[in-house]
Formats: sequence, C-alpha cells, structure tokens
Amino acid sequence: MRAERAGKHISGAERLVTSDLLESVAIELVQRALQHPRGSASKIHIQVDCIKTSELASGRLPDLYNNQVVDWQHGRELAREILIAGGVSSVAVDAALQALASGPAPDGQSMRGAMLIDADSGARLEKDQTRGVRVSRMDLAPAARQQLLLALEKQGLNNPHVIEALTLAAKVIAAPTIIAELCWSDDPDYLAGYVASKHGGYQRISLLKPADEERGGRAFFVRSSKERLGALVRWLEGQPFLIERIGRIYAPRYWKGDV
Ligand code: WAQ
Ligand code: MG
Repeated sequence: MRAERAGKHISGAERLVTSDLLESVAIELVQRALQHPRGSASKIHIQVDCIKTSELASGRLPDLYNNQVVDWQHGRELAREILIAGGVSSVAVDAALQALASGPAPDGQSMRGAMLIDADSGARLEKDQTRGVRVSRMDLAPAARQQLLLALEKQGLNNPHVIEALTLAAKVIAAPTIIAELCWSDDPDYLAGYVASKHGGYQRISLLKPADEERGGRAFFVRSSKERLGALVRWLEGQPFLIERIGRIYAPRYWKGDV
C-alpha cells in the first residue's frame, strides 16, 4: 500500500500473506492510509501480486538492542558510532545523516523509499531520488509474528513501527552487498530510529529526531560494483522474503547519561 496527498508521500506498507487473508489485510492497509499522523490520504494505491510458495526465501529477524539516549543529538552521535564500527566510512555516515536531516528527496521532503549510499564515498546511488528503493514482498510468518508480539510486549515495545522496521531491516541486511541501514521515521510523532547490520543486529535508538519533524527516511549503505547494483535493487524490491524465526529482544541500555 502507498498513500499520498497532493503528491506528498504519506505512508506505505508491505505484507506477504496467504490468499484467505487478502481481504482483511487490504482493509487494514486502507485504514492505515486514512488515519495516518502525516495526514489523511487523498490517493491510495494498493497493489496485489500473486507469489508462488516456491519463490519464497526464508529469513530470520536480527536481535534487537534497545539503546536509550537523552536527546536526539546523542542519538545521532550513537548512530554514527555504530555505523563506523560496522565499516561505513565517516564521509558516508555524514552524507546520510545530512540527507535525512534536510529531507532526502530533491524538494526537501521525505522519499517514498530508501537512499542507496556508497559505504565508502558517500555518493547517492539510487536512480530516482524522489522514489528511492522500496523494499517489498517481505513479512513475518504468522507463528513468528505471534512470538514477536509476546517478546516485544515484555519490553514495552509492542508497536507497529517496531514490527515493520524489524521486518524490513531483516530483509535489507540479508542482502550480501548491504553493509548497514540507518533509519528514522517521517511520522512527526515517532522519534525513534535504528541502525541495522548483519553483525551488529538491530540497534534501536530511542531518539533520532526532534518532535514534530516530518523529515526522515532510510539509507542503505552498499559496497557493490555498478553491475551488481541492479541485481540488488531487483532483489530488495522483488524477492519474496518470509521471516520464520525471530531474534532476541534485549532490555534497555542507557547511553551517556541516565534517562
Ligand atoms: N522500503 C524502503 N524505504 C522505505 C520503506 C520501504 N518499504 N518504507 C518506508 N521507507 C522509507 C521512506 O523514506 C519513509 O519516509 C521512511 O522510510 C520512514 O518510514 O524500533 O516508522 O514507516 O521503534 O515512517 C523506526 C524505529 C521506525 C522503530 C521507522 O518508518 C523502533 C518508521 P516510516
Ligand atoms: Mg512514516
């Protein structure tokens, strides 16, 4: 689902379900589009594709580390530290933080999808800087979803943002040429974000932007030849990816000061 108002991106969501759930999931997605904190949609696109079970790749969620910071400035400092420890160059981190902070689309708003950023040079690699790369065709298998809800509930983290972000990050970091992902929401009232990578897992950061800020987005840091970039984008957008195992959900830890 993708929703917009007067050309402005409002929200999007991806599901991968058996056909008996199609109607109820379509209703949920339309409700989402209509009741979004970024505004009510004036145009809603729903696309449904039939996927063969033989095409499904099976995935696992990363472990979730729950980092609490005192303010968003500390949050960005921590994100920077984690990305650099994960092998992203300092220039690439700065390019991503700068782009997300100033609105990554050419008009200074949020994109519909993600930026692709060269993990060494910091160059933007996505073809269309308004649309970006939209990761699609991923979801939790029903049993994994139930387990995740219980595990998140215990840590007070059971909300749709966390569930969807973990699901998306699981697919993104499964791509061999992706080094890490940086994300914070474009919803004015959702201030948390994360850095995800194969080795570091999902490093949730409690604050990555100030309240009422609508600029946000995602940066995927890649280390890839030009030739393999097309295959990466096709895989992110097209490969059906069903998550059957969840990761651990750790208790909060406090970074630089008590919260
Ligand atoms: N593929 C690529 N980029 C996407 C996709 C997608 N499927 N969906 C959203 N984006 C990009 C797009 O630029 C949005 O503007 C931006 O990400 C933010 O999307 O642990 O809610 O759905 O508490 O607003 C992260 C923290 C929340 C969760 C992220 O993102 C937690 C969030 P939103
Ligand atoms: Mg949003």
